[in-house]
Amino acid sequence: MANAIRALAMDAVEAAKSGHPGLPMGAADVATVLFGRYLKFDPSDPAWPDRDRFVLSAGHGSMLLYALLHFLGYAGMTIEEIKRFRQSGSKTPGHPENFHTPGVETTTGPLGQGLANAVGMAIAEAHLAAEFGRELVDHHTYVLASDGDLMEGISHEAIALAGHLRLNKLIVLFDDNGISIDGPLTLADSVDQVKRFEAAGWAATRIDGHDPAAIAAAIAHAQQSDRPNLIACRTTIGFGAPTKAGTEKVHGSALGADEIAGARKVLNWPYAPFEIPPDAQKGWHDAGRRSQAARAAWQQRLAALPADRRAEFERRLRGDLATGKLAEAVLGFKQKIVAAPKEIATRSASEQALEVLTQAAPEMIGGSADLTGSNNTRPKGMSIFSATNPSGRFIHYGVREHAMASAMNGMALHGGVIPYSGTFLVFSDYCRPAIRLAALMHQRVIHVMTHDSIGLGEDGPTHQPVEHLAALRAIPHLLVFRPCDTIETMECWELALQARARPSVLALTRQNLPLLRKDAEARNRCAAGAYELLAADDGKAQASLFASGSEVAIAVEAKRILATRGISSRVVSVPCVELLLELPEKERAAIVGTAPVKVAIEAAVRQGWDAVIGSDGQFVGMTDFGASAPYKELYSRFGITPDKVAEAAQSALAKR
Ligand SMILES: Cc1ncc(C[n+]2csc(CCOP(=O)(O)OP(=O)(O)O)c2C)c(N)n1
Repeated sequence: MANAIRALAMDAVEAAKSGHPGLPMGAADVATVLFGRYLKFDPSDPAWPDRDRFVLSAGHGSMLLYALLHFLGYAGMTIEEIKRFRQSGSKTPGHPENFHTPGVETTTGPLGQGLANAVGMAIAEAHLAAEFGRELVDHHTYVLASDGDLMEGISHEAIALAGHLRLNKLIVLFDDNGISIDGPLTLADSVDQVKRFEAAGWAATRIDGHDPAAIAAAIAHAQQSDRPNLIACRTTIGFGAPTKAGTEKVHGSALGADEIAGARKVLNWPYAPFEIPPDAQKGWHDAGRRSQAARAAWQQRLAALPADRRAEFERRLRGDLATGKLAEAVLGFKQKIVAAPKEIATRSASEQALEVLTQAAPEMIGGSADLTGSNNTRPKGMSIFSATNPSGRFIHYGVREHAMASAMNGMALHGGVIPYSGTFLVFSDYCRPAIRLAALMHQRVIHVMTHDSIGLGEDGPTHQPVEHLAALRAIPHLLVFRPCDTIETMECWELALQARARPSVLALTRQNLPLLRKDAEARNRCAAGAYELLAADDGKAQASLFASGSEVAIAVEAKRILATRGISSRVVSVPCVELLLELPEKERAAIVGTAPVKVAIEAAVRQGWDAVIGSDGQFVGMTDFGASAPYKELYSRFGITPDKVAEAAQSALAKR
């Protein structure tokens, strides 16, 4: 059965003339024992909620996964798809894509991400088990990780978090082959991974990764552990390749006809390319049916639940919001805010919004990367998720932004929870690789990112985001919200929760802002991405002032100044540029308007705003890094003031 994986991997890579045969050939024994004897899954229902999760963190070894899915009988993973490895439209892309190929749990390729995703999956499992009981939620998360996965910095954050949280149903199989692309690992690394994992609170062991009995014993032992487990499996990369095995030559290119012929001899595999002998087929076929009884028993347990309990479990796993409850909560909140207007920071507004949202949506799991008091992401009374309290809904991720964002992806992929978390906007850079993957994978993860501009003041330019809004807006599918007051903050939260298949960032202020929205209606005005907050007094605006977040109040004041000078203007709040640009052309044009002068105001770089104001539009914002000073002084020093906005509009009008 293991040789069937090896043969299929080398033949598929050969046919594609590209790909990575080394990992599948080396890890074939480990995968065969895991899938053949331990993994709980049913190919006829790839989304069965209580299946074990398998994450191929070393995504370059995709042919290992595709061979398994093919042998085990996943619908659609035919031999034709294997023959079309890496070709346009096939189910077998270069790296595994969960949104494209049934049976693939997460998208991997950027090393280290899969491992951190798996930590999130194990968190979600532990939490849901605490909520719904072990009769419904009781599965393991397995990871196959390579040297590259463990060299990446994110692995450090992820394993430290997993060890601390004692995620004992997480089992990492390390393909310990001592080879990476440049050559032997000794060129760049001398870490003792077993000791490293042990130091992080894991149980760790080292075995011969070509010895099925040793692999089986290690997995069986790990399943009983009270802590997460590392099994370092000593393997030979490209096992079976006569001259290239054990070298970097087999990592990432086709073996060539001679080497493949030699491997067929070494492996005693006399079959034609893509031909699998009946006994191997039978072994894999049986492995694919091994958990059918377990799934049937699980379905019976689900069916036996009280109707409301079952409905709640199924709702959460579908990812549906309790719509009525949520709408009611949002409207009630708006009415309360409008009845007693206050000047508060949008980070505080977000905390207030979370107080009601997390009640209406018990599937929300919050957190922060050690900035809880600054991000305001922990509503009162939300208990802490820990090894001893897995029903807690707030995660102290520690100073680990990257693993936090990646674990959130794993939580969302697992299903049943909606992860949100917090850090400073400037540290979105530390989360970016994971945010990008959330967007690629269409996952609903929500990042609260506070201290969103020079408005944070004295901490200075290291902490003041300048290019981050533009950089985040450049990520396809991602929604970047920058609300201007408490009402908009709630509306943006509502939109982020409703965006089932997109991640969101909420960029929020440290400094207080006035309440600009005085309406408390059910309609979500931020849904269009932008809307006219203040119309021109005479209906004939000479200037449109566009702004987001804290700069909307500046635009409002600029409008007043312009009016004293006889210039009519309107203010358009732009809480989400993406949603505005996604509107049908006519609707977008109606919001952008026809005023001859367009000014955008945002305490960040201009990049991206031309899509709204045109390349001839005026921009009032940042052109360089910020500085350390009280924030009001910074706004004056960098010229982001109502006067400067009025001046920009006025001089542009004069030039016409
Ligand atoms: C973040 C990231 N950096 C670089 C790469 C490119 N890359 C792919 S595999 C690999 C290392 C290969 O070594 P290893 O992880 O040991 O895999 P093996 O050679 O055993 O298949 C690298 C650098 C990547 N996929 N992701």
